[in-house]
Amino acid sequence: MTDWNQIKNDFPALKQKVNGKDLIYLDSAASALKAKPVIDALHLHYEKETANVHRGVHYLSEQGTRKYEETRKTVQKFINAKKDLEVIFTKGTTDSLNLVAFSFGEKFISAGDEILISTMEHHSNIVPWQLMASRKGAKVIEVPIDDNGDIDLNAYKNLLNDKVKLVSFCHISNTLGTINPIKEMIKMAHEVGAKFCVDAAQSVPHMKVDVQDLDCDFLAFSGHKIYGPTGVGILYGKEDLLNQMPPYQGGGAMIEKVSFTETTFNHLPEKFEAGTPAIAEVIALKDAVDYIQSIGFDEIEKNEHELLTYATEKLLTIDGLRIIGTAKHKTSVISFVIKDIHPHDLGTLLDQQGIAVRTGHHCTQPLMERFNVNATVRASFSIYNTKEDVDALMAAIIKSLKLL
Ligand code: 7TS
Repeated sequence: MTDWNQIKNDFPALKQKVNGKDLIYLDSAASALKAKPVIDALHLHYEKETANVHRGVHYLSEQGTRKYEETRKTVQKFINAKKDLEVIFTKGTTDSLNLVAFSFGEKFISAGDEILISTMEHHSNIVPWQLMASRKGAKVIEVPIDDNGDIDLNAYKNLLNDKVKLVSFCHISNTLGTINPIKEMIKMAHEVGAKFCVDAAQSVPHMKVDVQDLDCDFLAFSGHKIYGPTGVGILYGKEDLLNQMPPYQGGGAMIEKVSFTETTFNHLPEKFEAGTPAIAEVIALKDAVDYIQSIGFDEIEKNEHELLTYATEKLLTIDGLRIIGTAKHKTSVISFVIKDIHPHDLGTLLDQQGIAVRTGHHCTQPLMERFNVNATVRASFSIYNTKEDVDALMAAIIKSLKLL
């Protein structure tokens, strides 16, 4: 049994006061706090172990390269990729999705082709496809969702046809918390010959993600949402597909030989890792993955589910509160509005009481339009949150409502 109060001790940020109050951090869907082993690994690298990777023969460079590649192997096991070369280090989910949009687009998309995405996508899983579609004369088509925030699977089925070359969906919506049935959706896409890209930015922190079980073609996530560093993310891709795709960026590490008559490219994974990478951050990402695995997803899911149920029940007792996102399968994210109170006003008052929530459109403007709101307040719960945090949120909302 995990002692969840004890977990708080692993996050130094929680030991501070904000606006004179103990910090209660309910914004992990935007960026999770950093676990102590991650901070220590970053510190060690910058203090003693700085060197570039894949190029030196000296001690520090070789040590750095070894550690950098150890993270790749750790991530490979974490997501159950067949080979470590299918794990590409990027800057984050956005960068990973842009890589696929550019590189897959260059090779496999032609005029008239279709790309399916849903209403609930983060802008990072909309705009790269729009850019690619306008370059290629292809079409981005929206798969609708219902009033609870579930994908309309019938509409999805009807939209799938042999012109669809790629489907890109979030595994979990950052605004609604909906957990999409992506395994089933991937199977359906493959039946018409389309490839499937999973935006796993919000699922990897909360549940076991197994790329072979899902049979996805690509999967993207960020280090900073799994208690790890910013500036590093992962793109998983099936080896055969990545091998067929052209490089995304040119520069050091991704080349085999450069001349003015012909330049040739490195093999996977370096082909997609141009330039000096975020070395310290990649190395410390291993500590983040090890940390999560030391708790285990069975425990994480159980705790977060309890928090979600508890918080949902409590919040619904507030007069005029409307939860946006009421899917049956949800993770611990609650977006809400209260009557005509502006979410920013409520967010500011909560902040004054030491409670960090996100307010705004959460980079999901089409979704805001679908639910006919401009913005919501979003509380996202994580491994370091407890029922006492929910109680504090409730008390702070009630106090704020009296002021508004
Ligand atoms: N996809 C989803 C589903 C996300 O939630 C986010 C970030 C991204 C992509 C982009 O990730 P990045 O690491 O490249 O920025 N989501 C949020 C959020 O909900 N609030 O701030 C960032």
